[in-house]
Amino acid sequence: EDGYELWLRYHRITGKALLQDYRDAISGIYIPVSTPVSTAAREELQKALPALLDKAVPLQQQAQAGSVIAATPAQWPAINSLVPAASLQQAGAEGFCIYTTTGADKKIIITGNTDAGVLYGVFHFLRLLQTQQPIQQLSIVSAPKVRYRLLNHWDNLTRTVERGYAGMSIWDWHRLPGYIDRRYKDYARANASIGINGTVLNNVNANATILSKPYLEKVAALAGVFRPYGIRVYLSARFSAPIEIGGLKTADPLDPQVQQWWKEKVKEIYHYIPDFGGFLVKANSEGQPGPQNYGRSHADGANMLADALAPYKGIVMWRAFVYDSKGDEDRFKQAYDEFKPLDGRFHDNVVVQVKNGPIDFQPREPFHPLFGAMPHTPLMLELQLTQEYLGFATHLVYLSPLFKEVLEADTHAKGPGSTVAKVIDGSLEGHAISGMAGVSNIGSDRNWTGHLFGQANWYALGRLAWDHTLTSAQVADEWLRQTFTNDARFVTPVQQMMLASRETLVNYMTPLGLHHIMGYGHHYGPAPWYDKAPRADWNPVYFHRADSTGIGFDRTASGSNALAQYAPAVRKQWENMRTCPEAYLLWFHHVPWQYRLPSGRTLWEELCYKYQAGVQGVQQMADTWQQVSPYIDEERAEQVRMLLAIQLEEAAWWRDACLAYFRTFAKLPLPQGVPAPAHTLEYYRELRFPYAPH
Ligand code: BDP
Repeated sequence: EDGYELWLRYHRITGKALLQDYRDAISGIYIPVSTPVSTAAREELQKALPALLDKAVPLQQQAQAGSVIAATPAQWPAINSLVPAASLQQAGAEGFCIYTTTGADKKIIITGNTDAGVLYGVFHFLRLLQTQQPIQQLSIVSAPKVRYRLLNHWDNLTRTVERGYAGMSIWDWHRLPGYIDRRYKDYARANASIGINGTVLNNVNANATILSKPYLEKVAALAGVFRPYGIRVYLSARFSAPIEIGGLKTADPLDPQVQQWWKEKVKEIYHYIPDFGGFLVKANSEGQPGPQNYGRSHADGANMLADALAPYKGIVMWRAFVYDSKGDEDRFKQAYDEFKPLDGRFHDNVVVQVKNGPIDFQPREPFHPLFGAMPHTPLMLELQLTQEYLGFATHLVYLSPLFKEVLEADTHAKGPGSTVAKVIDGSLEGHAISGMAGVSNIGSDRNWTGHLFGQANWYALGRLAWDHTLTSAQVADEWLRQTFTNDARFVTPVQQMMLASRETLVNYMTPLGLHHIMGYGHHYGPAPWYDKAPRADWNPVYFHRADSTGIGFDRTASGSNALAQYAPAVRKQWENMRTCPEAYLLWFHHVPWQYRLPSGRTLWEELCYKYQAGVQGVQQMADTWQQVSPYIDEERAEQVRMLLAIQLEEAAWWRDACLAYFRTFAKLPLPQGVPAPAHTLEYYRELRFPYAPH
């Protein structure tokens, strides 16, 4: 039990009655064809069912009572009379239907319009068994709400992973294409089981070498492993590749030679990978090359690549995470300022990929103002699974509540109810392209994600991309049952613990709307005092602006006026200190230390209490874990216990360092119940972490 199996643990069903029910209901597996994808489905059923039921579950030559049938209607036409046509229609291209037939020779039918749909149905069916759901009268129809459900790996060709905390990259570039690590297939299984249908293999800070012939052969080998699992491969493209590997003098997107180079490159890619998905591009941001180097716009750059990909139905995911050009402007505003004017100028196969918030994957951000502001352009949501700003792979933090907070945020773009979810699933403006991506937290660690609970964030990304209406509680419940046990004595308290964990982390790191106050460069630990970075907006002091009068970034009309980028209804609520949600207060306001909050406490007191509540929250997590540990295996219990102990120390470090520092401005005493920092401010300031992973 080292976590390698992820949530695909197929252990004997506990509970005699239920096991008997399942055994009675399932006699064998019937899969009428053998396509690559249906073979993957068959293999999964053959692996899972005998293990879950602890009995032989043979492959059958024809359907009979108790068969689990996995096929499209075209592959087994009897489905047409057993599953309503309307359900199949609803399932669309990737969805599935799971039906139990009635009558004496009951069968379980898992179907969809495509092999991929059937495969997703198979995984869903197994999930039902793993989570001990009744299967007597199944009538399930499910279709994904967004079309591109991706992981973005920030993996380098050297196998280091940018902001990766779970070991080296799982892509063993050196030994590819000849050596196919077993992990690739297990990775594909895990992704398919949660509906992820694409993976960007390399870092957005891209190396052009990935586009060279030897690497394309390696990429093709991976694509070959992933294809039977409905997963397409994408690559991060370096904008200056025509210069670096093409020998051209320029990468100007309007230069015909450059355009031709990309056309030929794309043709070559499709020669190796006929179902290649497309490019992800970080351009003109943090030193990356881009069209602006040649006086061209993001649209010019994206469209040039899009035109090269269009004949093959590939897409360009052009990132809106940009903050290069105007160094003195509030960084919050730059993406909007650069992209909003380009709305409507992108070609049909371009989607702009927008981070959840305007700065950078902080523990809490208001939703990005571009959501709802570019009605003529499909926007996809980029979330970060790897915990760059959330305690690396050391802290237990379940991110579904963060994801849901963004998805449910109301942009008011077309009146109330214009949620970010509706923007990114395409329904608000009727876009054909829709997507959600998570920056991967996967590495070569035995348990994939470094922290066992990091697996839950990978899981949540997939499940929410499939269906953003699922609740965080549902997703946690499913994941816990599959990953650990169905024992309610474990599941209930741990689910509560997971649901509270994100707010706990916000409390001990960046309460009340503080943001970007972590260590410079590596981003490890607190450093609100840091002011030596070469760019103003890489410094924590730029973001919290603490002084003798108060703390927070005034982004109202009297400050940077970033709030003007939101729809009037949002702006109105947030520009007023009284109506601005406490969670975003210091994002938008410079608030006096003695300002009284609805709780009756002053801002200073509340800040102190929040930090303290954060530390107490971690203590509670550790206590809960102690109590529930007897219900699971020792190996994983111990791993998590040790990490929670580190998390507790680090939470106290965040509290103490931040309060010791902010106290120098507030000049107020710590309220009752908040302990004095363990060390002097100097002590915290002098801590150095030369080898912190980044
Ligand atoms: C920031 C990371 C940096 C990434 C960048 C990005 O610190 O390593 O390259 O985002 O998303 O969060 O491009």
